[in-house]
Amino acid sequence: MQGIKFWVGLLCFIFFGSPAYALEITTAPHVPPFISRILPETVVVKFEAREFVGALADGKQYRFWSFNGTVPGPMIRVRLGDTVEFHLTNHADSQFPHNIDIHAVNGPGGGAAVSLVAPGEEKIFRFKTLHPGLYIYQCASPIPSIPAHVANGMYGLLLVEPKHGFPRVDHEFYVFESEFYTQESAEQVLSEPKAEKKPIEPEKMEEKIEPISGKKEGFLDSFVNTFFGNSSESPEQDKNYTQKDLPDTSVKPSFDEPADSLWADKKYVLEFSLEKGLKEQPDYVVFNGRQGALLRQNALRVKVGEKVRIFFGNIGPNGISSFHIIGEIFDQVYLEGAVNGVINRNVQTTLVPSSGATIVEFTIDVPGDYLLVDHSIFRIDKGAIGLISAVGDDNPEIFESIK
Ligand SMILES: [Cu+2]
Repeated sequence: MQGIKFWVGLLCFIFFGSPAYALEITTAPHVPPFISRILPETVVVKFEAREFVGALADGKQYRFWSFNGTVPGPMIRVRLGDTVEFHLTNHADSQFPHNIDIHAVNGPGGGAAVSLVAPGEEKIFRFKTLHPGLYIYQCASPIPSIPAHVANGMYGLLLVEPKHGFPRVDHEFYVFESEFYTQESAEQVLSEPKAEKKPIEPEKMEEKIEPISGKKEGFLDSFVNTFFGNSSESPEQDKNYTQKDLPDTSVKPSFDEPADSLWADKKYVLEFSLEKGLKEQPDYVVFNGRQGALLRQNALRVKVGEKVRIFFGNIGPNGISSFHIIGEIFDQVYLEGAVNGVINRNVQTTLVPSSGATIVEFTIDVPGDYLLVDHSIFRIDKGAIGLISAVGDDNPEIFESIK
């Protein structure tokens, strides 16, 4: 009997392939593990669209729309030839329908055409990966408008590894740049009693978007204090860390934010401003969903001499990123996130278009702090700055302060 089961199982594997299994996905700055299998498989990815209020900047809360409750959404890592069975549910408390356009998909709308899902429901579609590369995914729901869903936080990265996989490195990080166009909403902060949420009819959406001008607080002061200020505020660097030790720094729901939190004195939650989006005037340009997501205790940590790979996405929704690390030169750049395409070497700054991605690799030679920036430099004031902290022995042959 056991022998019959074995042969039936083997024949099923030969003719139908291996059974689908749930894929491990990660939250920024974490990256899913390398893929070691040599054959394509069918994998299952489950996303849930969630709308939530979370921190966008110090003292500022924003009404995000998200995949799986984080901004950016999870990172997905599959292999060329894999079939992905994609499940998209929409949380029952959502006000809007959502869908997903995955740029790695060959098919109508990148999946968006078949995945528009109402609150409390689920859509499932399947696609085969035909091109290796690093791809953006985003919501493309037309209600109230596609830009609103993109601007509110519904995006992330999907990596399709090539047939023979990626060369191993010591660290891989997931970094995502995005803009936020804000105005004060009518919604009170979480410390106040929350108004009851009711779904809004599509034809009433235009009424909800009211242009309000608002002045944001500068970020440079806090940046300077952080980076050049009192070093006692910096956490002890643990030389025995691993990538898994890194805090999950992406934006998350803050439903449990205590009433006496630092947000308590603020009156209104920020929401998307269509007027500012149309003018292409973002109030915030951030890495991994909020100001400071890669600063202070959230800095990326490596050791001198280790090989580092960053999977970097930029959604815009309007701006092109000039991705740069101050004090470091990229050894390799996979231009426009293409794999088995053009690899550029010895690059100082690389352009990443709106809804584009890149992969950069480098090794830090000298210990110290290195800033990740969008070198459209005024964007630092809006939050486009992060930190890589490298520990290790000094390397005076390469860099030395003389006087
Ligand atoms: Cu959406």
